[in-house]
Amino acid sequence: MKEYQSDQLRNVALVGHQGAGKTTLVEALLFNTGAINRMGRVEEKSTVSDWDDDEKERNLSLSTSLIPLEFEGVKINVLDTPGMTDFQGETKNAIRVADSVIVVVDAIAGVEVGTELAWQYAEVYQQPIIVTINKLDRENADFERTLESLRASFPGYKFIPVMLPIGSEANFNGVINLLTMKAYMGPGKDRSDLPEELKDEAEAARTVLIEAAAEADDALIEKYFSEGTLSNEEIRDGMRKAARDAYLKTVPVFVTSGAKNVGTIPLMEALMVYVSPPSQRRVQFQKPDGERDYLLAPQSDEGPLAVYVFKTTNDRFVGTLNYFRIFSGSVRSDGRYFNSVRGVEERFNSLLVMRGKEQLPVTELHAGDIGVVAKLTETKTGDTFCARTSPVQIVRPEFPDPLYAVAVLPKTQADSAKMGTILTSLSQADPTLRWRQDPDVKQTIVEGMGEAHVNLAISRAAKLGVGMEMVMPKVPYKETITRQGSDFYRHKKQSGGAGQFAEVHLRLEPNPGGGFVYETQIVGGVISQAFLPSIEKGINSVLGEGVIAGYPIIDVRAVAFDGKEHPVDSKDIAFQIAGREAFKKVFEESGPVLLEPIMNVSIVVPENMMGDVMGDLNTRRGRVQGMDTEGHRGTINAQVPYAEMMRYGNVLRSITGARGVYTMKLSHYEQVPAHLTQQVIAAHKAEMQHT
Ligand SMILES: Nc1nc2c(ncn2[C@@H]2O[C@H](COP(=O)(O)OP(=O)(O)O)[C@@H](O)[C@H]2O)c(=O)[nH]1
Ligand SMILES: [Mg+2]
Repeated sequence: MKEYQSDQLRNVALVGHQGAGKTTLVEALLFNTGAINRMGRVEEKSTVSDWDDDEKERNLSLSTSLIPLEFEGVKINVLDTPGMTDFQGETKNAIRVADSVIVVVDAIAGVEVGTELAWQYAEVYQQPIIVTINKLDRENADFERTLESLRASFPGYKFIPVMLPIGSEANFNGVINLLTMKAYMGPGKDRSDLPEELKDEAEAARTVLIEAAAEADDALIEKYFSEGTLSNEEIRDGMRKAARDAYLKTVPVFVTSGAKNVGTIPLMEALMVYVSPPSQRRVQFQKPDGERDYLLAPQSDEGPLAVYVFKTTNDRFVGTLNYFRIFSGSVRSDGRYFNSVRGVEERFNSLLVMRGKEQLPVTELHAGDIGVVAKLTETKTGDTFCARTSPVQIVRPEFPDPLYAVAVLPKTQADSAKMGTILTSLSQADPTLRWRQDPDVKQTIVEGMGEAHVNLAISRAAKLGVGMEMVMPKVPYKETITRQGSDFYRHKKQSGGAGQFAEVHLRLEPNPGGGFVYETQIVGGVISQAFLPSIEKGINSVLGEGVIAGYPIIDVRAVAFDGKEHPVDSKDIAFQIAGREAFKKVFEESGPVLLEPIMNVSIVVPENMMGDVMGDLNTRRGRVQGMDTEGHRGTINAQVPYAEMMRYGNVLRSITGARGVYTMKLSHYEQVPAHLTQQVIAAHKAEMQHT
């Protein structure tokens, strides 16, 4: 691939709800730029962007693909992102490294949850936004209605059509460029005069465009007021300014059909105008002391090296590929670069540009460019390369807490030896995927943003040679007591051989929020000092195991206040046993209960579905804390037991037709209702009988 200097680069993230047509649009753009001579189709598993077998299997993008387009001397790095909210980590990372965001909106469905989530992320990074209303060739596709749904969903923005559709549904076969007032019919580059019947509509839309361009610049607004119009050049400059400045909230709107390849060439021509070259963007970084600062524009080859790794893939054959964006400086193949997060230097043996899965070797990449390096050993997603002498770290995105968890079991002995390593490498590559050994529920937990996300990780692990079975994770209950109790336990084993004797009197008291506390109030030395820690040791051995249902015990004060010992048979182990058994006995008599995690849940759905969602929350022991509406969307904040939220994603999808999203965070622990506690205890007993 040709070498491109910083000002010959553009970086755009293609985002939007799954199925809006992003991958198909990329196919059309690749075809238009001659990178492919035939457009593939998602259904035929023949697109450049959905190259991964898992994507082909599901006819769905599951991860971000890098697609460089070479057009009129410029390289446009398109990041084709997955639209499914399960894979929002990929989308957020792509938006992090782009310089503009193109939001693809389905002309039938309008704004959907994937659209809104991507929009939020674009706002987080103050990314200028461009919209294309796509799939206009489909039956029931409607340009005006979709524009309305955009205005209703994002009230703070000005949506300015820069193109108008010619024809609709099956007859959608061209677009009007409101700047040149020329028509682009079909997939070609040819321009023709406007169809007579559309001239008035085009003139009216052009006036709106001129006003938006004028409002972006004081000199232009003055000219506009004094002369009542602007030249094409001035309109272009005004719109360029408006589109490149996220604060102006002016969104140029395009019209396309990726499948019919209509409207795609005007879109690409416009990218050159509306998307800033990377040298005009700035990015936040932090110094080793944690102080945050901005890399002042322009980013150039001469600037201090700052390279951010936003994606990592592990493939059995290709090995590790780290995708990176150069925010400042340049990189060369065979160069050695300092990873400021890992504190190590790595050699960039093979420097690449990827087009889907195709690897295109390059010798140098300049400031602003996006590239890939193969076979690094230490580097992970989120890392930064910089000069050792001026260490910086590009600030990583924050990702939402996981929403879906499974417990995994190794399929074979060999798998159990490799499970930890593979889960670590998968979660280091994907910041929204987590795993841990959970000592409380004694399970290996894998968590992600949804069922599809976690299932994909497990199927990828299998492809990398580690088989795992998925089971329902346990709810991480806790055990505690509700009232004071006291009793004693005598441990006596004096039948032949070394005898054992110990008697412990224990009082247990609830200790809300205070954790476990052990105290002794022995009078008269009835138990020697030496054995007091033995009692505690015995009690500690129960704390992790639980008494009533096998869950960790919290918030209990245990007071050893009396006891008996035998001059010969009393020993450490005897008092351990007596301590343990006394604790279990008194625990059972002190109103033992289970505590369950309660989550703060925030659910965003179309306003007209709030009733259904709240109705369902009532069946989940949910307590609504508050509601809010903005535009057509409503937010419900509620507290819901974790046990009721473990498979909520699918429920919300079916209630709202995949038009709802939610987040959840642990709030606190609360007592489990008695009838449910009995069920958990019974399940534990049944499990004990089988082990
Ligand atoms: N009629 C029509 N179908 C399209 C268009 N773009 C995509 N599709 C179809 O819509 C589905 C989803 O497309 P895809 O490109 O995977 O969407 P993505 O999830 O946003 O990447 C596929 O079945 C495509 O064939 C379009 O412009 N017109
Ligand atoms: Mg896709």
